[in-house]
Amino acid sequence: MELPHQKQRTFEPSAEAQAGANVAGMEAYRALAADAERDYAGFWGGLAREAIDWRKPFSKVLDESAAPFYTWFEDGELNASYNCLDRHVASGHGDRVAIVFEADDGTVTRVTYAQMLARVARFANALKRRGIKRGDRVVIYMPMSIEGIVAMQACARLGATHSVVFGGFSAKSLHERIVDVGAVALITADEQVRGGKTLPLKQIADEALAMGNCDVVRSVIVYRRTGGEVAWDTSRDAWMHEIVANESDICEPEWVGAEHPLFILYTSGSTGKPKGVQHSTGGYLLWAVQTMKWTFDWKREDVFWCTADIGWITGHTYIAYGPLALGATQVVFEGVPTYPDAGRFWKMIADHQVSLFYTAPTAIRSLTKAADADESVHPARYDLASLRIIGTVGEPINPEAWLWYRRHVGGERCPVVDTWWQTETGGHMIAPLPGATPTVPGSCTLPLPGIMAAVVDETGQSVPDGQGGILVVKRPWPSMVRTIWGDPERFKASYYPPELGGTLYLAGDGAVRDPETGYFTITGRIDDVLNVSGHRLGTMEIESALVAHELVAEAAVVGRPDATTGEAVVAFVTLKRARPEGEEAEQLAKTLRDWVGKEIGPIAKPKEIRFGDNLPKTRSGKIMRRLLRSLAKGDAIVQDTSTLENPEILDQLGRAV
Ligand code: 6R9
Repeated sequence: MELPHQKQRTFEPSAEAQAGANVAGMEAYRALAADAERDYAGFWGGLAREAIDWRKPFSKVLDESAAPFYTWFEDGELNASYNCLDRHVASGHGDRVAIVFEADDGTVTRVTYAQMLARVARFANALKRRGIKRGDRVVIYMPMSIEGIVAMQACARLGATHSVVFGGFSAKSLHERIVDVGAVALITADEQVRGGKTLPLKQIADEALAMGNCDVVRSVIVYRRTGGEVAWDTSRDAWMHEIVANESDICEPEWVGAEHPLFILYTSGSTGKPKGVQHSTGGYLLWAVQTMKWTFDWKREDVFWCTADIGWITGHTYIAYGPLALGATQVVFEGVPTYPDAGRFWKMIADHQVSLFYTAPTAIRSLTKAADADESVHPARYDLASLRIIGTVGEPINPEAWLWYRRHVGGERCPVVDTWWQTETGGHMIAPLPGATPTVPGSCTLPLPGIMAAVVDETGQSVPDGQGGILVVKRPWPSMVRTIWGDPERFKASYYPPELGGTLYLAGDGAVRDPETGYFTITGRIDDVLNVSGHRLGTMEIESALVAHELVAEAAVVGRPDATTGEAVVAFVTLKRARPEGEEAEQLAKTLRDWVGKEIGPIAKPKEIRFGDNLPKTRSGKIMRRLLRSLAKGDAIVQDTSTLENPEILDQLGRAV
C-alpha cells in the first residue's frame, strides 16, 4: 500500500503546534503509551476520574470476567447530560457559547451553556410528563439543529436510551430501526432543509409508523423547523415548542450506572440487517472527552467545528457529547458544503473563526474539484488564519487529497489529523497527536495511548510489519461497543470471532504497518461493507432491497473505486424476464435506483446497474464477487476462473449499459 515516495513526505509538527500542546512531543506520547502498558487499569482509571464528574465514584476499572462483554467503571454513577451542561454552569461558565448554529440560509443562532441547560431540562421534563423514563428507547429522526442535540441530551438526562436515525434514511429503514429498538417515542421535525431543498421528515415518520408493529410508540414529538404542512394525529403527536412552554427549567438528572446504555446507533454489517451498536455512558463519555483533548488538542479558546451529521457516530461523539462535555464552543451546521456555493465551509470557518475543523475525505475531494473548476470558491479566497488543526474521518484519505487539504485549507501550517475509528469504537483509535506525531499523507499514524491496535492474519497471528493483514485491537477499551442490541451472539460472532481466538476485536478493516515508523495505513474494509462518501453500506442490504422489487430475480452488489465518493455502488442484476437492453435497460436501471432510494435511502442508490441473463457462479452456485469487482472496475479478468460454471456471462456483464 505504501507509496515509494511517501518516506520523504513526513510533516513534523511545527514549533507552534508543539508549544503548549496537551501532548507535546513524541516523548510525551510514548510516556502515556508506556503508562497504559504498565498499568492498564490505573491508566484508564486516572483518566476517568479526571474527565468525568462522578456522582458515585467507581471502585473497579475493568471487569473482564464475562469477556468479550467487558464492563468499565461499573459501580460508578453519573449522568452524561450533567457532565455536558450542569457542571459548566456550576463552575461559572454558563455564559459561554455552547453552540453557534448556522442554518441552511445562513441565519446564525447562538446558545450559551446556561440556555442549553434550561432547554434540555424543559424538554426532559416534557418527555417525563409523557411517561418517558430510564431505560426507555427513543428514536430521534431530526435534521441538524440545536433541537436535535437538545433531544439527545434530554434523553441522556432521563436515562432514556436514544437511537438517532439519519434524516436521509427512508421510511422503511426508519421503521426497521423503530421496531428493532422497541422505541416508545419518536422525535422528529416537520421538514428538514438542506441545500435549499426540503425533505418531509414528519411525513416519512408517519409512513414508517404506519408500517406496523409500532404500537409501543406512544408519542411523536415534532420540532417545527419550516412550518410546512404536516398530517396530525392528536392522540399521538405534539409540537416540541408547545410541550416545553410551561415546563420548569430545572430537571434533576437521573443518575445511572456507568454501563447504562447511553445510545444505540444502527450501522451496516455484512448481513442484510443493520446492527444496533450499543454504547455505555461512562466509558463512552470518557473517551469523547479524552480524544477531544488529545487528537484535537482542544483548549478553552478553541472554536470547534465537526461537519458530520448527528445521525452518524461522528456527530454523536464530536458534536452531541465530546465538545459539550468539555464546555467547548462549537459550530453546528444545518446545510451542505456546496450551497449556496462550494465556498460555504471556507466562509463559515472565516465567519466563526473556527480553530479546529473536522470533516470527511469525500467533502475534501468534492471541494477540491469545485475549487479547480471555479476559482471563486477556492479556499485561498478566504481568510482561514483562525485554523489550528484540521482533521478527517470516515474513509481512507488519498495522499493527494491530504496534501491539498494541508496546503490550501491548513495553510501548510496546521497539522492534519487523519482519524481512524468506527461506530463500534465510540471515538478515535488510531490518529496523530497534533503536537507530537509527525504526519504522513494517507496514514492515520499511531494508536492513541491505551489503544492496543495490531495487524494479524486470518488465524490471529501477528504479521510482519510492511505486510498487509487484518486490523484488530488486542485489549478492551472504555468506549467500545457493549453489544448488538438484542443480539449478543451476533456481537460475539462479528467482533470476537473464534477464528481469531475469541480475544481480539475484529474491526473489519485491512491495514499495514510501516516497518520503520510503526505507522498504520488503513487499506479499506475486508468484509461485505462498502464505504460511499464515508457512509457505511452493507452490500447485502442493497441486494435485499433490489430483490424485493417484483421484477428482480437476483442481485449482487460490489464496490468500485471512485475519485469523489471513495467507493461507488455497482449492482449486477438478473430479472424475472428477459434481459433488457438499450433504452429499456436505462429506464429500468433508473426505476431500480429510485427503488433502492425508497427502500434504504438515497445514499444507497447504485451508481450503476448492469443487467445479465445470470451472474457468475461457481458449480456450487456461489456468486463470484471478486470477478464482479473486476468487471465493475472495467478490469480484464486475470483471476482463476476454473471454478466458474458459466464463464460466458463475464463478457455480457463486462459491458456497461
Ligand atoms: C467514524 C466512522 C467506520 C469505517 C471503518 C473504515 C472507515 C473511518 C477512517 C476509515 C480509513 C480513516 N474509516 N475512518 N478508513 N481511514 N481515517 O466513520 O464510523 O461510519 O462506523 O465507519 O469507516 O472502513 O471501518 P463508521
